[in-house]
Amino acid sequence: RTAGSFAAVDLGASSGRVMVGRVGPGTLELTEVHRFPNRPVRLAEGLRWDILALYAGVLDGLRAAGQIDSVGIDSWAVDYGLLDADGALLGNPVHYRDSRTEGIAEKVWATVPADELYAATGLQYAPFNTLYQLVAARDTAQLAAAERLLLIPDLISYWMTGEAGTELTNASTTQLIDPRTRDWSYDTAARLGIDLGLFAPLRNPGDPAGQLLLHVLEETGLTGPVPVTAVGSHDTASAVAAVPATTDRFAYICTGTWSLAGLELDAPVLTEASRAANFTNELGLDGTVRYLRNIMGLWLLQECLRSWGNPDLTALLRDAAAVEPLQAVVDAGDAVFLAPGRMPERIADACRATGQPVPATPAETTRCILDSLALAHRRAIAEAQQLADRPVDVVHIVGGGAHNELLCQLTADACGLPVVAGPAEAAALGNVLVQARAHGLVGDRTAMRELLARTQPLRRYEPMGDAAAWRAAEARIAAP
Ligand code: ADP
Ligand code: LRH
Repeated sequence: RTAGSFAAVDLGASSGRVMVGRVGPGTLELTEVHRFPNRPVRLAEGLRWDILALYAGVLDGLRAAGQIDSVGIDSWAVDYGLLDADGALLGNPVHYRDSRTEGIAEKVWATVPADELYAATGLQYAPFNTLYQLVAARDTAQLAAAERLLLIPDLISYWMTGEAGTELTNASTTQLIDPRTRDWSYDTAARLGIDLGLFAPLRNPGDPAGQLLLHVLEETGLTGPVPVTAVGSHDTASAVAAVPATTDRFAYICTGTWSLAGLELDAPVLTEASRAANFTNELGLDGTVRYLRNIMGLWLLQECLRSWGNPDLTALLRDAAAVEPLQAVVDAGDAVFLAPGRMPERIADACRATGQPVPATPAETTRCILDSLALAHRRAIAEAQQLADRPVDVVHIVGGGAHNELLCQLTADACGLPVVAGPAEAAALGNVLVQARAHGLVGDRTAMRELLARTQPLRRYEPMGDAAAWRAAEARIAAP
């Protein structure tokens, strides 16, 4: 066997897609066969994922994919579905932007202080980490009835194969994994009364994860057996695997709904300085650590677009490019922007509170968002290098934001480093390559990256402009 076709199911917070990757000797081609919106639904009880609509989109995609050698599934992190003793789903999975985790961290820290939690799990503080979600759910009827907890990609995989597992890269976002042992943090779970028995056994990217069930083959028109292969099921793990780096001295920014900015390391950084800077140590392929910071990302723009009635993005970005730079910036790491709704107003409020001009038009607000993201990228990449003692020469931008030329150029300018942009569908490519590797068609991570660098269209941005202007902008939003 020298070639194969692999379906990558990639569920992002803003859209789901099924892509087919064809991998042959020295070749890698990715085709989008189906894309569908991911629209969360607000109910009286809170914000929920429409998981059956997503699963229906996945089946439509597999039908459009044609005969394939394997399927891999990745999605956004931290969220999960609960199954009852019969294996039936108990309600719609709760969205990580739901308000149920407000005030939960303080409760958790009263039992396990924040510094002990960081030492044990290496995870950033984010209110939506699965650990806080499970503590928030503690006295609910749903959790009481649950026999099994499956993270979103593992849930989709379970529906397709009938086999339950917990893929490690995504498990590392629960805050229940020890990044040194790459196993559960049994002590953390015990102290917080979290039942690790809810989780299915851990599996690694590349492990076999079952075969499509008969009714799934019928639904999709595929001829069995079709195996499912575990991939880096955290979308960011798959995206980092597909950074087309040609040197070890690189930083990456995965830009989609979030910007995830940082480094690939061999070991976690668990220092107090790292905790104070809120860097996370999530797990990647082959024993690597994704040392990064979460930045609000293009969510800020997505939410503004929604409130403006979804105007044309290309025209808006063209207008934003003509707006005077760095007039007003906000802290794009600030959790005040986490919840949905009223985004232009919340951005205006933040500018006002820091004594800056308030953006008045959609173009000005968009420029404020992109300047602010570039500034947050600059800070994250500078601090990651310092905290991990790992200097870099280049920044790779992957994910949907690689399409945004203004954002890529501003990021190069702010970081004072060249930016290599692309591939935009890095998560799907990382997903495909891990399957191809499990089927013996590509070599190690370096070989995967060489293949990407050779086959994928990339664009390079050289840093330009005035470094002092970025420093001054940073000072305007620095905490007093
Ligand atoms: P997620 O996986 O979180 O759903 P994506 O990686 O698909 O996110 O990125 C989506 C974002 O990418 C959009 O919100 C948009 O800002 C940006 N994007 C996608 N296509 C383009 C484009 N052609 N021009 C500019 N920005 C784009
Ligand atoms: C990006 C992402 C990110 C997580 C967030 C919940 O899609 O997986 O890495 O922090 O969603």
